[in-house]
Amino acid sequence: MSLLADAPHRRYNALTGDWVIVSPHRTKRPWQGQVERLPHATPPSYDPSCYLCPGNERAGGHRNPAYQSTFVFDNDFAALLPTGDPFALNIGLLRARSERGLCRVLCFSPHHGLTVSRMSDDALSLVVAAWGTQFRELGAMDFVRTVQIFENRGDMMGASNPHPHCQLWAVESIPFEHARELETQSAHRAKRGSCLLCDYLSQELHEAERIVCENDSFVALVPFWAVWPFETLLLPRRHMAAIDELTTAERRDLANIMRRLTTRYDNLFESPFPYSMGFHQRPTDGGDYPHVHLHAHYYPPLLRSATVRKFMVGFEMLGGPARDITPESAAERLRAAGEIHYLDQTESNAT
Ligand code: H2U
Ligand code: ZN
Repeated sequence: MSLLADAPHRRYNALTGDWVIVSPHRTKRPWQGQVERLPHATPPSYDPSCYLCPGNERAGGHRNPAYQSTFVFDNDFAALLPTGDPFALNIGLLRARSERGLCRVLCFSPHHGLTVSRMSDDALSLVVAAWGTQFRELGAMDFVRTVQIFENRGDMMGASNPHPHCQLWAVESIPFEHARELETQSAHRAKRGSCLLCDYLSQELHEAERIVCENDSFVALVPFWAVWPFETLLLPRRHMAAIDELTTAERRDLANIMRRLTTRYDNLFESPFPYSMGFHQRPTDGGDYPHVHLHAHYYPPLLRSATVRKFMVGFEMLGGPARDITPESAAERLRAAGEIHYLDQTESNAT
């Protein structure tokens, strides 16, 4: 595939139906634009002013319990509400629909200064188990069709607080990004009789060029169609539609691969690596979704260093996405980044 390493081209995203322009020859251009501020030093393990730390007060006077592992609560500033009468407005081309929802926040750990990359597999397994419980509980609510679990990490991605946490939005509709992926997965199954992501994973494992790391149950890879410079896709080897289907061993393997992948991210520029990540899984509207394959997307904004991010502007806003470094070279750099966290490296194993 040397053509893809040198010549400008576009690639098809089999999961969304989009195309992305790839310009491998363009990475040599100089950079004189914005330089992002470096993140703060590692935060303390307890911050008396943090609204997520155990025992502290949140907005509206709620007090967090002295939790020991994970802690979930209803978002005090929820974007959507579970109550309200349904309505629909159609005024010519202007259409609107009511949207109910329930938003929660899940703290991963009582330790304020930790990140996924610095948590133990045991502790992260509890986070994965909580995701399964939350998916089931929120999905069982009669109006909820989609449960979106996502983590914003780092100031650059708009995280409001360094305390390790994620958000859960249970919503009445099937959001656009989900809908497109449901459609491609359904069409693939109708045409080929197999699962799109099972087929994709076996092709990637065969080619091995874009694999970052793997364990018994999961594979992390830079997708052929990645848009963000170091975007990755996390796939279970076994076909399953949702996170509550994981066995105990698979929950631990998910914890393990998330820790290892985020360690590689942190090691890349020897700084806490910002990203938005989240899971795509089956809708919870009671329908049959044999074509849906659980997966997580990681979308990190960084391009060249801890301070130079990729901007989705110009052609990308008005035309479509584009990237410079190839997904293959991004995978190679993530493989080379290693799995001993840079903060744990002593001089002898840092070389
Ligand atoms: P983010 O860091 O991804 O923004 O998530 C933190 C969430 O915590 C955010 O959605 C909520 C915010 O609404 N929050 C509370 O629910 N209570 C608070 O006291 C402060 C922040
Ligand atoms: Zn905290």
